[in-house]
Amino acid sequence: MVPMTTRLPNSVAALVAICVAAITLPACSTRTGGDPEPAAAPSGGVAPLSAYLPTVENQTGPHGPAPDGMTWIPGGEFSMGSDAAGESLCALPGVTRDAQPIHRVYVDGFWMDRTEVTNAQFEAFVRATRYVTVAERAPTREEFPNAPPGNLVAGSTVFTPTAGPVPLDDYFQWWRYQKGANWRHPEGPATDLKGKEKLPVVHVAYADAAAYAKWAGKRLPTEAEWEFAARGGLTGKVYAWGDELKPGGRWMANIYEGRFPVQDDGEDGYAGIAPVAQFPPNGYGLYDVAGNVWEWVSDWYRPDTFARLAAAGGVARNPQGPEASYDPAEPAEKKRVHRGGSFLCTDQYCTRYMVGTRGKGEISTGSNHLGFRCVKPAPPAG
Ligand SMILES: [Ca+2]
Ligand SMILES: [Ca+2]
Repeated sequence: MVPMTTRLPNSVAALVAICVAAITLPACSTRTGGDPEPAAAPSGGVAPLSAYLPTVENQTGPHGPAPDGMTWIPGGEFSMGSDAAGESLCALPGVTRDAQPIHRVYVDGFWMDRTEVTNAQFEAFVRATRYVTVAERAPTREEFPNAPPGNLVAGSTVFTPTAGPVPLDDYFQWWRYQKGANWRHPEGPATDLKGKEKLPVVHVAYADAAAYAKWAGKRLPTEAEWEFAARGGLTGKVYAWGDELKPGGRWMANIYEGRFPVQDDGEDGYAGIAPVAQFPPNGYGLYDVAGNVWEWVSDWYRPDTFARLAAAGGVARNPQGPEASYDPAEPAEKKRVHRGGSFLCTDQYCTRYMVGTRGKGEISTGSNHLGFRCVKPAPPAG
C-alpha cells in the first residue's frame, strides 16, 4: 500500500482516526513499545483525579450581546487533559495516554456556538458562497498518482454495522468508502437531507469547516479553548457534567449502546446521529460537547503535545498546538485534533466522550460522525 495523504479507500489511514484508538495501538492485550505503562486504575476503571487544580474563571464578562446561537465562555485557568487511563476503559490499553499529563492552561474568554453546526446552517453557507466540499470533489491523478482509477471518485467514509461480532482492532470491518457520500448525501447518493435540517453537518474536511467559520465571521476553536469550554467551569471531572456517566439514570449524551459495531440499541434515545441539543447542556450552555459528532479543532495533532507543555512548566497561555502534525502510527498523514467523541463511542470500544480525551484525523478526511462548531473572539473592552 502506498502511503498517501488521502480520503481514498486504499489508504484509509486516518479515515477513521476516530473513536479508534485501535489504529495506533496493537491488539488489546499488548502495549505500544517503549512507552511507560499507564497507572493501574482502581476497580471503577477511572484513576483518581488528584492531578487537577481548581478551574479559575476570568471575572470579566462579555462586552456586548451574545452573537446569535453563541454563549459566553469566560476563559481562565484550568487543568487540561485526562488521567482516566484504566485498562478497563475501553478494552484498549493506554487509550488516553495522548491526553496526559494533566497540565495547567490559560485561555482568554470567547463566544462559542452552543451547538454543533447544523445542516441548515451549512446549507446557508453553501448557498451564499457556492462552496464545494472536499468530499464532493473527485480526487485527481496528480494528487494520487498511484491510486487505481476506480478509486478516483468523490466520496467519503461511512459507518456500516457488521452482520456479527468482529475483532475490534480492524476498523475496515465497519468503515467503508462510499462513492457519492458527502454532506448533502450523508449515507450515499440515495440519501438526502430531508428532515435532517437540525442534524449536525457531517462529511466535512478540515478545510470545509474552516471555510464555513470564516464565512460566518468566526473561527475554529483551539483544543485548549474547546476543552475549557467543554468542562463548563467544573474541575477535573470525567464527563462534561460530572463523574457519573448516567447521573440519576439519565443519559447525558448521544453515544452508542449495545454491541459495537453490530447493534446500536439506542437506549439514549438515538441509534445513530441525533438532532443537536437533545441532551442537557453543560455549565456554559453548550450542547453535545460529549458525543453526537466529533468536532474539529484547529490544533495539529501530536501524541506528546501535553507532555511538551507540561515539561515547559508554568501555565500555557492560549496554546495553539504544535507547529506541525506528527502521529508515529501514520507519520505521512497530516492530522488535526478531534474532540468530544461521537454517537459511535461506547465503553466497549472508545470512551472519547470523556471530556479530557482526544481524537485525531487526517485533514482531508470527513466521515458521517465528524462535524464541528465555531468560536468568536470577544470584542475589545470599552
Ligand atoms: Ca445513541
Ligand atoms: Ca459533539
